[in-house]
Amino acid sequence: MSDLADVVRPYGDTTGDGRVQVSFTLPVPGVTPADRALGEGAALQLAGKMGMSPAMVVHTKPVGPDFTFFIVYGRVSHLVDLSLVTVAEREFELLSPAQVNLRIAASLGRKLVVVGATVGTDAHTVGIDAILNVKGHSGEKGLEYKGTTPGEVASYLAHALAPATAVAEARSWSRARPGGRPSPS
Ligand code: B12
Repeated sequence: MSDLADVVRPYGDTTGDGRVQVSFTLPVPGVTPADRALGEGAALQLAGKMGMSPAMVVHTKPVGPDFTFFIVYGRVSHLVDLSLVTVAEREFELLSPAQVNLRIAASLGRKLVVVGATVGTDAHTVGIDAILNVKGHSGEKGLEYKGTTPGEVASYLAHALAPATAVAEARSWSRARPGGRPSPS
């Protein structure tokens, strides 16, 4: 049984009033007054289905000719039970770059070559590049920062070709880069 102190609801203007603000874009035009009225009606319908009542559209902005961005403010009746919250714990130790380098040096005795690719019809290489490249993403440096030697990022790699291409790529990078010991071929 959860204690009453465990039950909270959002704070908007006054404690526990349940007020929240959400923003979203709908694929509806919002340039003319008629379009805008229809779009705001659609936004309120969505807010109602999300459990917001009463709700009001506080911001409407066309995004190009066919889309409209909305901010909706309103009250949700839902309660949050803190005793039922589950927190996902990291299942592995987060290593610093120095610790990663030590482990690589201890187990491999050379730099680790990491190659990345998207397979099949997937073209989303930016995420892979963010993992490999020193510049990283959102303030997190990529693997290159950790003393590894990332290879090229490829896209549209056929699934069957992926392992062979990865091995060939890793070998060529090992040879080309100082600190990367050539692998036996
Ligand atoms: C940029 C982008 C594109 C670019 C990709 C350019 C490129 N060279 O990468 C282009 C325009 C080509 C594109 C096309 C398409 N896209 Co797109 N795209 C995006 C977008 C806007 C950003 C992705 C991105 O680069 N983020 C920045 C990077 C740094 O973050 P990230 O990708 O999330 O990667 C991080 C993590 O996810 C993780 N990670 C990523 N990969 C891996 C792999 C491993 C092994 C690990 C451990 C971790 C990991 O680490 C990364 C670093 O932190 C997303 C929407 C979004 N906001 O996420 C849609 C999105 C991924 N695309 C989507 C879709 C549907 C498409 C298209 C099918 C659209 C269409 N109808 O044509 C096409 C498919 C093209 C194709 N053949 O693959 C959908 C995917 C929906 C889904 N879940 O299936 C998204 C989510 C947009 C959406 N909401 O609909 N897209």
